[in-house]
Amino acid sequence: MYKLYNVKTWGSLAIHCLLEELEAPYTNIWMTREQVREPEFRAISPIGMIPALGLADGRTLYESAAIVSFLVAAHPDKHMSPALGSADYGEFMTLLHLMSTEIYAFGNVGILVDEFVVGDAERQTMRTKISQKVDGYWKIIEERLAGSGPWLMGRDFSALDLYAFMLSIWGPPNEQGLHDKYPAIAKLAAAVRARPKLKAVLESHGVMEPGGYLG
Ligand SMILES: N[C@@H](CCC(=O)N[C@@H](CS)C(=O)NCC(=O)O)C(=O)O
Repeated sequence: MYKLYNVKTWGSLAIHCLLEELEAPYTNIWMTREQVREPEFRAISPIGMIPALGLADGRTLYESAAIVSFLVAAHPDKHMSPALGSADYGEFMTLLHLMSTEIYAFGNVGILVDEFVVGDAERQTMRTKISQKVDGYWKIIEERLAGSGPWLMGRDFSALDLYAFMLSIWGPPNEQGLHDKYPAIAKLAAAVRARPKLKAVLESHGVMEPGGYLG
């Protein structure tokens, strides 16, 4: 039985959806942002971040891409990734890491901008430059979906689509703005929302409609 440390609309949304698609047994632990920031949570996730996934033997995994990689490999019969070691799997991992190390990480710098800059002018410049950088990565996702969708792995739905959906609800500039600019991403988000297995989870995060991100 897994334990999911979960905050509504945060990165744990992707793992929450993936656990449902995998039909894996898990206990869901809703947390507030304040609880995540308590020193006690560092005993669970040393980086003090969501998502974290407790394993049956008491260990805890953190880093969203690592959790996705672990879960798809631990439940290969559910086909939420291409076969491990295949060229398709290499492409799957490339896109997963593009999203986690570039889109997610730069997005975080945008949110925590005051840790990196001093003053309004620097803040504004940093925000603009990060938006431009992240937009360039979303363009890669958009072009892939438009050229060989409907899913990121073509005709095969996979954990990548859940990960992209999770990131897309944050924007930039926000979910609707991203959809207006990138129609294939908007279509992906609608297709994820239409999956029957995800209805309860998406409702529990309040993201059945665009605009549900709580910040
Ligand atoms: N590299 C980490 C980033 C995770 C992350 O940034 N999580 C955010 C929420 S989406 C968080 O927990 N932030 C802590 C805070 O705001 O106190 C991963 O991919 O899991």
